[in-house]
Amino acid sequence: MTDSRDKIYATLQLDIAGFRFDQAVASVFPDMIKRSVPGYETIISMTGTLADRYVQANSRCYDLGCSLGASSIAMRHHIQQPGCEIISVDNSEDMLKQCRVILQQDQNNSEHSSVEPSPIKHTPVELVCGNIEDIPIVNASMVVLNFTLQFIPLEQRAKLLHKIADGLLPGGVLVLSEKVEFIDQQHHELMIDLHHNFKRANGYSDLEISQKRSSLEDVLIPETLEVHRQRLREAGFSSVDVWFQCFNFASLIALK
Ligand code: GEK
Repeated sequence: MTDSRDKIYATLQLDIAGFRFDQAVASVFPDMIKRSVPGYETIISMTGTLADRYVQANSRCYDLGCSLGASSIAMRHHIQQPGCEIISVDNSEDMLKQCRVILQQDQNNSEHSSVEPSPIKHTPVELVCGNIEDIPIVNASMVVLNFTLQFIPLEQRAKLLHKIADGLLPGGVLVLSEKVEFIDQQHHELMIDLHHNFKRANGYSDLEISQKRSSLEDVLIPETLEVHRQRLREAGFSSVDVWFQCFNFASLIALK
């Protein structure tokens, strides 16, 4: 079911509702995000590499806005330390329903596999249905915000990042991936154009691209990389910079 092709905006909709992470989106989400976000698969796979490097023994890892659990699974496959726990949070019950099934399949596969990349096979994953603004962050060595902060109201973002910085152990890492915008208008428009070319090359029609864009208006609010860097520093991170970027999609590493 989760291998289904995204056709949500393929037919003309006279009244385009604001984008919601409902059952229709959950059932096509892997296809939607792969065909819409340049570099998504690279970012997920590098999240595993970063878990390998930064996750500390007896600590927690958080996947905030986990959707179907791709980042949680990447961390689980690569954690090298004992006594860890992954807390995966999303406020869409439709997403979590499918996430639960996918995590169970992953657990079953790893129990029967002899080629697991990590010797720690059973880092438990706790799924939490809730608003990431209300979830306490405690004893964390890794926090992932993979394309989620962009959906949080602008005025709440600094508070959330402060909470994450406070909950991270010394040496802990935040991986923050976002759609971004640019101050230079010409560059901004070029990046949007190249992103739309990417979507067209992945089989989305102009109608799908434009209807999805309208539905995300006022729901997904991008900011510049300068704003992200500055706010992360103010939140208490000592080292902050971009490690991946393709067009208007970027991922930052922020170290406590
Ligand atoms: C991935 N990280 O595959 N509290 C909890 N969850 C939220 C909130 C909130 N306030 N706002 C949005 N979400 C994933 C992809 S998708 C990104 C993340 C995208 C959830 C929302 O329900 C959705 O599942 C996720 O954040 C954003 O690596 O679709 O562009």
